[in-house]
Amino acid sequence: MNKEKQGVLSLTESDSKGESRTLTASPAFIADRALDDSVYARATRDRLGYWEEQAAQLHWFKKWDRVLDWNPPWVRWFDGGKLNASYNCLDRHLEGERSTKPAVIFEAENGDSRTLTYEQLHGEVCKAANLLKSLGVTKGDRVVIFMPMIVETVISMLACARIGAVHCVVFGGFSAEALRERIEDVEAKLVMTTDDGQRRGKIINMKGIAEEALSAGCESVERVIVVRRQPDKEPLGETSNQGRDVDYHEAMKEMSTNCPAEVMDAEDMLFVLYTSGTTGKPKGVVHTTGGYMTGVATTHKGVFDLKENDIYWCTADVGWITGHSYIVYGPLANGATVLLYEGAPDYPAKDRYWEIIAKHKVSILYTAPTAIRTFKKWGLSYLEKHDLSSLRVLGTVGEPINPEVWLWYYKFVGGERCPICDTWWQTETGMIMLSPLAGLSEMKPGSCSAPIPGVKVSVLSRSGEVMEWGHNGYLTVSEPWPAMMRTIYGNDNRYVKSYWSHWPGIYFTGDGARRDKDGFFWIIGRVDDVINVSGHRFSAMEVENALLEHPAVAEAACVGKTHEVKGQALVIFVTLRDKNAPKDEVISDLRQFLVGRIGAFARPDEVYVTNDLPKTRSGKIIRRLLKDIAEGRAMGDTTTMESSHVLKELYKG
Ligand code: 7RM
Repeated sequence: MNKEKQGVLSLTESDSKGESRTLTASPAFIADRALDDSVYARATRDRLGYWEEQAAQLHWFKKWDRVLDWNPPWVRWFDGGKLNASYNCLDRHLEGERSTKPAVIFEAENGDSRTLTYEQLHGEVCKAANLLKSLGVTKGDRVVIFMPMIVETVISMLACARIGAVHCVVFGGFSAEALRERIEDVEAKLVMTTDDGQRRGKIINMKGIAEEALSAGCESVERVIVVRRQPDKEPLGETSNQGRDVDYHEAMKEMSTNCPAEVMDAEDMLFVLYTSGTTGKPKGVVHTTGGYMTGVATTHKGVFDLKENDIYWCTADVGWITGHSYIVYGPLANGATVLLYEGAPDYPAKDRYWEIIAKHKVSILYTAPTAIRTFKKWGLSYLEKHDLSSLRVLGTVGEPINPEVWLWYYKFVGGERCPICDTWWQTETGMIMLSPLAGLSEMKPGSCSAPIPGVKVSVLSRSGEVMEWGHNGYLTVSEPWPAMMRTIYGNDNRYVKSYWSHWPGIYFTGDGARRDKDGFFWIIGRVDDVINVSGHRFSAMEVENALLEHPAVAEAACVGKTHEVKGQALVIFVTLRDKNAPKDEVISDLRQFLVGRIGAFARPDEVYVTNDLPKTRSGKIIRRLLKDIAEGRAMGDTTTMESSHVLKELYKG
């Protein structure tokens, strides 16, 4: 048996279909592009010098003493340097024309929009920073932000950064339980939330979810700031906790628009963002200031070929890393105009995205394969109603994009004139790592191309040899990069074990990949027990642990199944404590239970109830076999299995 096929990591050999198709940008695009090919040579010749040049584009209160201090896996970038992320996103744009340039254009689901110039955004951020200070938040304190896609979320993040507080944004779709776990792990002093979130015309009571989380523990939390969605109408009710809750709008009236930015060390923590790993407990990924800001500003500009007049729209939620790096910090550091949309792609109708692009003349669109697959399924009539000619560059992120879907995006959204940047990266990498640079590199539909300048990745075998082209291996990063995570919050050991214990001094991404003969990279997907549903990361164990808390469940297993639109869908297998329990009822109860325990996006597509689960002789559930069942494949090797009969009697709901 091939070594690569053992254990949790199972990889299949390449088929080279479709790997030879290449496309280039139009001569007009190329002529207008800011960078040329020499950027790759420049970065290769002197990688650290290249990153120093990039860092120098930011504003530093004091220049760094040393570019890199690398003591694997511990790293310091731009050590001795002093800067502030919020200053870089705001203050330095205030001189000259950028001060009146739109920084954020907010588009609500109902079509209302609101624009804040850099000057206005600066004023709001200063006020919010003063508000945080007035409530006792100081440098190093953690603030959890549980808010939807509204301007105040961006303001809150930048306000934290301004005073050196560490923000921890929790995606608005999480349940009270998931929120509590994160508040407690990060030991937040203050929580920011809103009374309502809006989705498909419905109001989601976020304050209620926050309240539920807070009442279940969260001892560290002293104050709660509540942003009201209709500040003119509903004052913070009598029901709110008077000593603890603060009405954002009322309090902001008293605050000054002057708040000097705290001088931060390059290695001071900027934020913590939770992501799923292979165990049940989410990981608090720690990002610091100097390297992160350098990485996201450089890649946002370089990958998308950002121009001064671009209207840039990234459809990710601010609660995920894509929102942090490519809605907030990268674009604002570059003085870009960012569109922020709170709402669904099909509300009020399925042409909502195209309507927004035409309305605001969006020129760069950065979205996810799952969205593109959905649009493709809905059909062309929705696109054809709108003028998409403002689009110049397209991006995708979150999961592999199939070549057909790539070509559809290229042809029908981009009108065959827009380069597509298939950007591979992670919460942990902080910044884009592999992608074509728009218009510079050749593109192959379905491939994320190659590492960006200044980044070194390799595809390795289990024993650490570089794989030959065409052969699958493990995607690794072989040199430190500026925006890399620094540790897992409060858990250095887990950081070392998860990412640095496979090959000495080399970062393991958890993804499988191969290089083709032209040097293009093809991502196969996760090789661990991380499941990717519509670009949302789950750990199989996280879902299983949640299920085990349900009184009816004896054992549980969770796998991902290939899904036409979502990339993967959740499939769960359970055995029940009471074998005679009414299965249909239990199944619908379990679906609801997972939504309450994790969030609406964790609703499983399929639930199987069985009398037994396949296990190894040592009693470990064999997810690989369950995956075969979920995928409808013939069963794999069952020789290590204790009870092969179990798979024949599955009850599916
Ligand atoms: C940015 C983000 C990271 C995981 C990663 C991959 C998968 C992301 C691509 C991709 C193929 C891509 N952060 N992934 N981008 N796979 N092509 N362009 O998504 O931390 O939430 O997820 O997502 O498996 O390891 S994340």
